[in-house]
Amino acid sequence: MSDEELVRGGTASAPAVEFLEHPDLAEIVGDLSRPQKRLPTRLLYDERGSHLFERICETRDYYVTRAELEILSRDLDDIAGFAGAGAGVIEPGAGCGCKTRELLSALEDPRWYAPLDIDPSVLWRCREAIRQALPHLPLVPVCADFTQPWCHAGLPVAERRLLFFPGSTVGNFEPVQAQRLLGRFRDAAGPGGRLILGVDLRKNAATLRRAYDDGEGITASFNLNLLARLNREHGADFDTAAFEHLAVYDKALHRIEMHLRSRRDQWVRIGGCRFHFAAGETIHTESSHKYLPGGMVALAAAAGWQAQKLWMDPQRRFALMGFEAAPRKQPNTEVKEDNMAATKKSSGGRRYGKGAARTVASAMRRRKRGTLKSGPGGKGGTVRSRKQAIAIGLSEARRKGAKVPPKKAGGGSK
Ligand code: AVI
Repeated sequence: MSDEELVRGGTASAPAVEFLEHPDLAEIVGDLSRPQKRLPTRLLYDERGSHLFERICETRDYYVTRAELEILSRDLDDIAGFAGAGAGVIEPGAGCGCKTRELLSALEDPRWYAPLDIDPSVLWRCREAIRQALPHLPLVPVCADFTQPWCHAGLPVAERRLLFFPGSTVGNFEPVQAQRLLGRFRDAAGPGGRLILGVDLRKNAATLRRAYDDGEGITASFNLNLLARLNREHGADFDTAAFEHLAVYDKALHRIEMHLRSRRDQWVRIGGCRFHFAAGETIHTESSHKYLPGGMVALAAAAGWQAQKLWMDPQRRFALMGFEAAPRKQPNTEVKEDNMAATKKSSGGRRYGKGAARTVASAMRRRKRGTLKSGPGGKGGTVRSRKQAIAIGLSEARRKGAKVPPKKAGGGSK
């Protein structure tokens, strides 16, 4: 058997193309083929995985849920006030919706509740629980992967939409992906929309390692269940006893990672492929990024959300943050439009030639960067005022022979 056949298992009994038939399987095979093997985090949440995750939330070592519930019960009125009256509530990755029940009961005249979850069993339980607690609230459960852009399509209208994303699930995405996801939430929320976001804050590595490798071993079972799931659903032959759970804190990336470490040298077959595991080699299954509040404010701002509120537990382990949808801007035209507006405003609405507008825009950019200097030949101090930057831009334009109205009598630059 050639090396290629050995790795891909391309024999008559296990055709190498088998994995193409299921999109998850194609992704799994791709992920296991990387130098650092990994598996899709979302696959942790089948019925058993969701159940184990609920048990993690009850362990002594996993502080996240308790800290968040503390905030929710202490600041509930303020949080509900921020959400506003008449909201349609969307909860991506709702799980059993336990935290949301309290929030929904505190909201003024909520219009509907749309829990989104990838696991139909947990979505069903969520629906039943909300129905019992709030029998008059219209429910719109959506069984979907909430990272997909289409998952909010078809949700009913409301005076305003509220995205509720607690539990620090945002931390399970790489920062770039998290920004993209929050951008999608911004699209789903629409103008005037609000977001209440759970964010786990940075803290010492020992606390984090304990939280992600709890003394009762529930997190270990949760992680190992992923291999059992691949055996059940994709005919893999992982020997789950030959792997162990590992929680590693990456200081540089401010994230705790879950891995599954091979206890011995072994081969595993899945999707018509065979994968070699050296003893000690790991599969990366999840990252949980920890933020400073300011870092999340900046990340959300880049996704179109303006920070409005910050609620923290007394020990400052966890934050709930309130955001409002920022008015839409054309991407990458911010500086230019600003400067054009400034040019028009300073001239009382009079239009300059394109050349002059360009020179003023360039002066405004240099002002923002702190590289625009006043005085003859730019030998003066750094220019801070917009008015002075516009005047400098106009005089540069004049020097270049662009179409600029004459200076007003006595109108020097300030
Ligand atoms: C769902 N998510 C926010 C949890 C977390 O803390 O990153 C998942 C988890 N993994 C291990 N423990 C909890």
